Amino acid sequence: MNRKQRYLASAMLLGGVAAALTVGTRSTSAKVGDDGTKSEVKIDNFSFAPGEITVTKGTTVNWVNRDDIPHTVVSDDKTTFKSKPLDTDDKFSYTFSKEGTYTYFCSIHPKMTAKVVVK
Ligand SMILES: [Cu+2]
Repeated sequence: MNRKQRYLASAMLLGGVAAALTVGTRSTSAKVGDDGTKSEVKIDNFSFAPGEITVTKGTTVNWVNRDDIPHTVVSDDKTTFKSKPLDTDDKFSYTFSKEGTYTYFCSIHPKMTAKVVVK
């Protein structure tokens, strides 16, 4: 390759990296769903973070397990929502269509509790 070809090749490579970064940013910052809102709760170090969130009716809450051991997301009544055991980086989501306070816990580690307030 001559100098000009090498320059073009590296410019194309950089363009590809920039495009990949743009796509990545777009997908991770997608907070707004069809109904207007999405919210994320992380599970890490044996706790839900944030431990309490307030969302509007119709919001889909996504839980993602960032811990290296399995956890579950189970509503206190054990029927409103109940995830399977989530491995590392597994996700669970639930759309809250009614107002109220939803306390939940991890059925594997029942001391892990948190809540979602829907207004
Ligand atoms: Cu757990």
